Amino acid sequence: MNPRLLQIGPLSEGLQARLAQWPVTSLWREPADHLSRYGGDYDVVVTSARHGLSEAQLAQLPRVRAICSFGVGSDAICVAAAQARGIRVSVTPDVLNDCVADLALGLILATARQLPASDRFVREGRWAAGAYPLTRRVSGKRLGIVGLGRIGEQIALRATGFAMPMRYHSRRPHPQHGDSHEPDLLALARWADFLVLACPGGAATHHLIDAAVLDALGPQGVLINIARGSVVDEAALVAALREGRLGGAGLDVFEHEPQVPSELFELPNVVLLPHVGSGTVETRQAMEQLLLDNLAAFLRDGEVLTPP
Ligand code: 8YV
Repeated sequence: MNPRLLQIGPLSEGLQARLAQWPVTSLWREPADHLSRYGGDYDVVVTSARHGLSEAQLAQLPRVRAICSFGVGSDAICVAAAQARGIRVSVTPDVLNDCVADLALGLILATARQLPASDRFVREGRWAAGAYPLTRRVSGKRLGIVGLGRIGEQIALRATGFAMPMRYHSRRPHPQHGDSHEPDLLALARWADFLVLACPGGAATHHLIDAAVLDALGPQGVLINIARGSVVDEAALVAALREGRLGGAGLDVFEHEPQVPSELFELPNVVLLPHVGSGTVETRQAMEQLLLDNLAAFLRDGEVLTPP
């Protein structure tokens, strides 16, 4: 099979070079009516967690049999509609667990100890005028995890190194974690010192973290988001931080990326990152390889290796 590939949005140069072994059309370079005119020409869609694929786009792709995505999140992809048509969907799980979990711990430390703000304090020459204000301890503090999937498990593992008691909120208990399951999200937020979001994005978790949860986490609590911006009511988060009702936030994802609420910029107890959870050389190479492995498996066997 010599498939015609439709690439939804830009990917790394390395991955695009390896995809070029097949005929690939870059949708973002085509006129707006391209799919309505030529959508029937394509066999496989290549996309990413960021670029996704909408139901409207899929409806214009009658011949597509596989969607191969770069990234583990599938909330921007119309997975149910695709699978209802027997279309195979692949994502790139597991290979990014370590780097995303590492970043979650990095955000916990950076936010509690105000590392970016204290770095700026030194660079701006303000140390001569006095010591940096005291910040908050991490070791031994209580860790709440929302979503104990493959990434959440790695976050929990890393937290044992900081002697952090852990409880989690997820759709169902995980027997290997004994009685650490908290079915009540508000109760978890009241208990936790750090509440780390590691759940999928999408309709089921949209604004799961609302003003009530943020108030339960409280003025000594810290929210860490390495999941999806959509999981948090961002306006409520900004209000809670600016009014001192939340102790801090470490954010790698936002509701309307790359827009980030500028009201957060001057807050020393807030750390803002540009969605870099999987953004290491090693992990992105592994993700690229896994996408290509999925594509090759589909072309060989008609099945993908790592569905969502
Ligand atoms: C993506 C991510 O890889 O994997 C995900 O779901 O959010 C990131 O790691 C990145 O956004 C590229 O789409």
